[in-house]
Amino acid sequence: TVPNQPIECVPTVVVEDDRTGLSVETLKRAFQDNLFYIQGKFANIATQNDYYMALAYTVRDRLLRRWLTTAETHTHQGVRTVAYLSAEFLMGPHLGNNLISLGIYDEAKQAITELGLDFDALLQQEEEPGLGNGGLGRLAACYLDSMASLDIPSIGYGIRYEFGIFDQDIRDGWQIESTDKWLRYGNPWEISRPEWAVEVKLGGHTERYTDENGRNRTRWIPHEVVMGIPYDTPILGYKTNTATTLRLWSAAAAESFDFAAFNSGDYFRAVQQKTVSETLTKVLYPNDESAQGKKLRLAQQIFFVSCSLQDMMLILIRQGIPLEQFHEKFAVQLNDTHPAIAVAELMRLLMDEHGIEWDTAWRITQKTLSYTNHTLLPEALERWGMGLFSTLLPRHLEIIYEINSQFLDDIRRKFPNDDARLSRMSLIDEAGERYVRMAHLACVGSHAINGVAALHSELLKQDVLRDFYELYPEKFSNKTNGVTPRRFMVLSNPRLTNLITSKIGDGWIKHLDDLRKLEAFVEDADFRQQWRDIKLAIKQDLATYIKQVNGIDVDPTSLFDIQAKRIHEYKRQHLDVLHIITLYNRIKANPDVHITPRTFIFGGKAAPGYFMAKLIIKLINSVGDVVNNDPDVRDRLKVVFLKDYNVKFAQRVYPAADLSEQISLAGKEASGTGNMKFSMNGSLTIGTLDGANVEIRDEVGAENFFLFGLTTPEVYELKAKGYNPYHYYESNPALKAVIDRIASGGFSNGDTNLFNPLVSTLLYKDDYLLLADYQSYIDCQDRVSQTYLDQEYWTRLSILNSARMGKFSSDRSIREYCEDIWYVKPVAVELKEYVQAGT
Ligand code: H53
Repeated sequence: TVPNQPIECVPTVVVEDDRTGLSVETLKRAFQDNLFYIQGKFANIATQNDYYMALAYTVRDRLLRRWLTTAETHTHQGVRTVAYLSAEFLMGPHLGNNLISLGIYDEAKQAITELGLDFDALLQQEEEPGLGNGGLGRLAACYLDSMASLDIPSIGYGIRYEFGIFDQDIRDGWQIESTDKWLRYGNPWEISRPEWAVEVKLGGHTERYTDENGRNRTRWIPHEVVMGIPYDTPILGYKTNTATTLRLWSAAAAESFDFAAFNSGDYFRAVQQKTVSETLTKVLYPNDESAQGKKLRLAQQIFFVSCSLQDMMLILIRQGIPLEQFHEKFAVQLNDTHPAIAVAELMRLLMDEHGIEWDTAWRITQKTLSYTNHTLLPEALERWGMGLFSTLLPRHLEIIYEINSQFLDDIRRKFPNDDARLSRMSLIDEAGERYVRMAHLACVGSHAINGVAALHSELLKQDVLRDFYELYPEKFSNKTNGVTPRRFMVLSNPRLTNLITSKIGDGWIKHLDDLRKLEAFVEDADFRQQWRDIKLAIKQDLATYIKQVNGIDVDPTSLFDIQAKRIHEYKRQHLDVLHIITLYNRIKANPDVHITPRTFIFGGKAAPGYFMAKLIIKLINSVGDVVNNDPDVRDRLKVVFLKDYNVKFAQRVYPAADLSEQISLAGKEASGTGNMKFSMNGSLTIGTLDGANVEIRDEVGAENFFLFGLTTPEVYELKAKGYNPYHYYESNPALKAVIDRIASGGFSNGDTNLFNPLVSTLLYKDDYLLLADYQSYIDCQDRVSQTYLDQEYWTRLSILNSARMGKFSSDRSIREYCEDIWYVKPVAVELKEYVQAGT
């Protein structure tokens, strides 16, 4: 028999047993069984990780029937499936989420507690799969949760990086990176499927030949072939039987040994090829919002895209479905341009590997693919140098040239005599060194193009993709981002969840618009008191953590003002710092001045090669060192940088905020999703009219949102007329005093060089207009401080913020994608009845 051929055997007999039962007693037995038989330990030598693994396997067993039945149901019904292609999936820990989806969180907690173990410690033990940088990867994870919860046939395809986003430590105020060894102690959630491995070609050259039917065809003779091994993780929907799949590809050598080298005695060289192949999926590139043009990165992209498209084809072929129906069976979403090579790869597979003619292949490709743009930042738009591209992907380049030639003909017909337009829109950037423009490729090869917030989608049409909008207006739409309330409310904020549910039932968890029912309780003083008590208790927990990790005492009744996200100049963490120093200056000028006590909390990683971002981290810590220890401050201000901000930690941070900082320069943040997570958990927002802030403010009401700063048109106008930051510095004494304190070494023991790169960038360049927005920000922060003094009023605003966040559930986003772009409908999964043993 062939090892990868399925063999039909006797029908499965299923019993309600220690692998399926959901009662506390059964969970306990299963846990002990797994500790012994899977971890191979007696309790007296078991580690915390052994206990975590035993519990994880206990939970995984309970997912498997749903998982396999879902796959079987979708296959039998022959439904259209969403394939979400993303180079990043920032899933966060699986254990707690799966317990919630299964509806056995409390039972599991009781079982573990009765066995004398610390349940929360076991949850904390899970090493999260940090297979993403920030918003883009986390959005993909929220979308998988919503697709499963809404019973949408779907699969996430990505890369199984051996090392995910680096771990961040802070030493002497600086960020220090170390490798994230997330697989070190094993990953109980994945199942490898080596029998479904596929091969990916790289490099080499192409040849023409005539096939047996006399047709001219192209053959690609690669320089190298790499194997892609799929690893599958179940994604269980919330309280439904649907469990979809996250399929991540790991690279391996096509041949474990180079036998020629082996036979000639060069054992080392024989094994070398294996190492080279495996480097392909070794590590995640740690840049958010910047493209570097590195060969390995392009190799990662073609690798996972080719594996995924081949996998979809094999799924059809196994069922005897002709590939001409590919687009009827799969809707493939490109999460940014990272998977945009799919346009050329799908064409290549259909034509070169499966003999389909160009026109048919092109129709299939366009009907299959759709593209989400996530950024307006020029440095994040991917382009690949021609040298690199032609060396690695010679066949794809030929296909792209042909697509481009037909595309440019099309433009010539529609816009005659417009050469400037042709060169702007070409898939190849010909100004100077030649590049392949991935966003253009994605636009041409897709039937739908969307932005991720209303403002962002408008700006795409007016600016970055304007020519494409003029050519294909019908392709464009907006799909405002959303986040899953299962992870970011139910799991991360059980206290608030219980309070909400006690008032309005638990329907809101699947229908987030139901949170509106909370508005009825805004005038209920008891309810407000409970709401406040919960927030205080959560802040107390975070204060304890801060004391343990940072050694800083913070007052849980002070205003918790939090900015947690990747560190980037456009996000303007340093504007927040300018505010802190402004308050500090007021205290230094008059120690008795009235100040609303605040704890400023920051979290986030900087790309390791991004010097300015790393200097901002150093500045935050340096300001903290001074402010936290100055007796004049009398503990009214505290500044804390929380190291190693990741999903697990974010879940603790969102619920603890009073104020969420969403202060990017207008027109720069495509959407933001942290803004939504904070607000759902009852924090108020101080923000600019950027990204989804605009819509959040529309939903919660202008009177419940602290707005400041220039609008996008004002930003354009100011830049057009010539922006001079120095003018703001000179003419605003408070601002001048802040900058001078940094420049004169006030936070660097008198060293005037340390922060000079930051100071001079602000004074003479200031691309992100911090100085222009400074006064508006400070005035707004003063209103925040004033408002916080009236706790009853603040609590009303806090409740209204949560109550009006229904729109920002990722369930709403996914419904819109399904209706407007994917044309995919929910499919109910019925679990087969259990058959008792022996019947
Ligand atoms: O994607 C988020 C947005 C956010 C945007 C982010 C993003 C990345 O994390 C990485 C690359 C990129 O082009 C965009 O910055 O505004 O909320 C999800 O759409």
